[in-house]
Amino acid sequence: MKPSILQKYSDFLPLTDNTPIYTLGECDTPLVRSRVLEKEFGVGALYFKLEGCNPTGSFKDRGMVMAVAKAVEEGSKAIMCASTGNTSASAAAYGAYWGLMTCVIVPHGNIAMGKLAQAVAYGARVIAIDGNFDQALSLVRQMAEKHPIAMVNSVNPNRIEGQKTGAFEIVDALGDVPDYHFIPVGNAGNITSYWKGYVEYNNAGKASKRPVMMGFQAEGAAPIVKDHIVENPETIATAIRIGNPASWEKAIIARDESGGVIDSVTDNEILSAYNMLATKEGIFGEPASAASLAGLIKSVNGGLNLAGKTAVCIITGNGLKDPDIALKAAKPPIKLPSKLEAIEQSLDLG
Ligand code: AN7
Repeated sequence: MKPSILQKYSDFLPLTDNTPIYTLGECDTPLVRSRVLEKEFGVGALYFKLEGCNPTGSFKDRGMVMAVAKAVEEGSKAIMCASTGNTSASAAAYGAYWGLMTCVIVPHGNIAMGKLAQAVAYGARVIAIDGNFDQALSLVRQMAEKHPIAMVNSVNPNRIEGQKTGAFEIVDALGDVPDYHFIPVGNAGNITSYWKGYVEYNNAGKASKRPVMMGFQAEGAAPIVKDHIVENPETIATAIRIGNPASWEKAIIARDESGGVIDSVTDNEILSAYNMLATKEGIFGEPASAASLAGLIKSVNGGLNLAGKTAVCIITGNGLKDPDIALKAAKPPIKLPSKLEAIEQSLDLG
């Protein structure tokens, strides 16, 4: 049986004797070495951390297993979150496991179909508002203040605690920290968590140094890059369609303390990286996930030399979550009569 991450990294997590130890199979996700893109972009060693291999198909399960354990420990009967999709799928799963009333607020029309299907399937109460993620988050904050409901967005520090285990796993797998850590940035909880994890492991003597943190927002939803709130964020990568990130300050600390950058990538750059990942590496991440690779490509093209360096790109969510984009962004299937010659002809076998 797979051990619970709560047990594996118990020394680094806020556990008490009353914290339930359990698992839905999250964590211990693969760190896969690049075969093609590493050479193409001149990286010493390039790895992809496949967070889409978590039980609900995204990195959110790391923080959720911890946050829901604490909610249960504290006697909560209900949990609530705002979400661009993945947090809602994860909260719905962990809430279902514990029999909690789970309510998720999502932006109507701007959540990938797979994620909506998950939240509904796990039995959550799904509220789709006529507004964006930032408005949903504000509503959830008000609800949690007024009612005995545990908020499981990443403003809940237990989410950050669980999520930082991603950094521990990378160091455990590589034997030390990578030189560079590339990551998409939306609400900025994940970059905050990874930085916290790397710093804690370094302080505990489990890593010799800290990586340079390279965060990437979508150009139409890049408040940290622009240094102001974006009222109407827009991007094809709906997961990171966020104009006022909750962990804004902490992301800036991660950037500055690590000597890194938070930059933006265009939707075209995101889609190009998304296609490359799938067609050249056999890795199907969702569009927001590809912002990490798009960021690496932009950085290298802009002069960053990664020769002799180790870099990790976090692939935050599974491509299956957003089948609409997958079908739009790739070659459509070929429709043919059920005839051998027709197939031979179309494959142009020469
Ligand atoms: C695939 O689910 O914010 O910077 O509500 O789903 O920690 O927000 C999702 C974010 C990157 C950005 N990649 O991470 C939500 C939500 C994927 C994501 C991010 C998200 P953060």
